[in-house]
Amino acid sequence: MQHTPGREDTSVPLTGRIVESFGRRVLVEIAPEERLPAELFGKRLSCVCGDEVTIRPAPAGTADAARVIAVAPRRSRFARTDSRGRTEVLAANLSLLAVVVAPEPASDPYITDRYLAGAALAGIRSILIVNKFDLDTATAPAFQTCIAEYRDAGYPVMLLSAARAQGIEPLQAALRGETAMLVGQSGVGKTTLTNLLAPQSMRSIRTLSPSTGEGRHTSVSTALFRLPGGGELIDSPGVRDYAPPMIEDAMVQVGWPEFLTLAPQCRFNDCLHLREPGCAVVAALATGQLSARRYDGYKRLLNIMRGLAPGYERRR
Ligand SMILES: Nc1nc2c(ncn2[C@@H]2O[C@H](COP(=O)(O)OP(=O)(O)OP(=O)(O)O)[C@@H](O)[C@H]2O)c(=O)[nH]1
Ligand SMILES: [Mg+2]
Ligand SMILES: [Zn+2]
Repeated sequence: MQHTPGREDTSVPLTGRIVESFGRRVLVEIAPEERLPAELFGKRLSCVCGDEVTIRPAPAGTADAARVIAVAPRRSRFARTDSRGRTEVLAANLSLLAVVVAPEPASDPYITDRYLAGAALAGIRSILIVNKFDLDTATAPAFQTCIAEYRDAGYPVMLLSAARAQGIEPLQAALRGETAMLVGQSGVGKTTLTNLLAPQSMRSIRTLSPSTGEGRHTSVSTALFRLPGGGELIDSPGVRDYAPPMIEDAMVQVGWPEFLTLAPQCRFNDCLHLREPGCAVVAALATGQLSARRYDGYKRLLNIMRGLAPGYERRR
């Protein structure tokens, strides 16, 4: 490995980018192709994939890891609410969230709704990737209807097959120059897609163990890879559920662009589109202009945010 002059002088801090994080242990890219393991210094410091950090290298000749000593201000912060209602940051400095769904394993559209809402609330654009289009089940009417609802709501939807490398070009174009993270349920093909788009990643993909039927090689870390066309792609572990950080009721609709378009026509400007008279959203539901399923997703997130849904993350 080539060393930059002065690298042995451990009093000189270096700057880098977190490219992989496993709790308090991280991998920091300090130069192209040069990645150093590091640990967070101090209990109050926290950093995640995508963070720009300052590290102090380990003293030469020791087995110690380098230490992250400072984290630069974040341009964006994508986070979740955990089962105890605390906020956990999942990635920093994202410009795009790519929610991945597939006909198999069956996707839960309510999780997709909340991912899209979480991105919007964090000021991050989002797209929906529908993977495994090669499967027969991809043409099932219920699945197709569900996908169409996102397109109608205004989200860019990309249909592709990562395994067959089909339909990839529009996604490559959408990722150019972005820092994008792939999120979604386990087994939808996030890592397969990462390996296809960022060939140097070579991550293990999930396979079903014949003995137990349980998934193996499920991704356990969040990791960033550079795309050959410019841009960065972050692969993340599959989830069972997702909810954005706690917000006020009035903010929930930020995740429903199709409601925001109609909201100025509601009688009350603080309308939550529930039982208020003169609600344009409820009127559009009655005519079928809006999806009842998406509306149900909106009410569910409102309930989670109001703490009325203790079943969040324990539904299964
Ligand atoms: N038929 C088909 N199978 C696919 C496609 N993409 C991925 N798969 C398969 O789906 C399974 C899961 O793929 P992964 O890429 O590991 O899924 P993941 O989303 O990273 O899963 P987690 O890491 O557990 O979150 C593997 O067996 C892949 O071969 C596709 O386009 N078509
Ligand atoms: Mg994976
Ligand atoms: Zn309304």
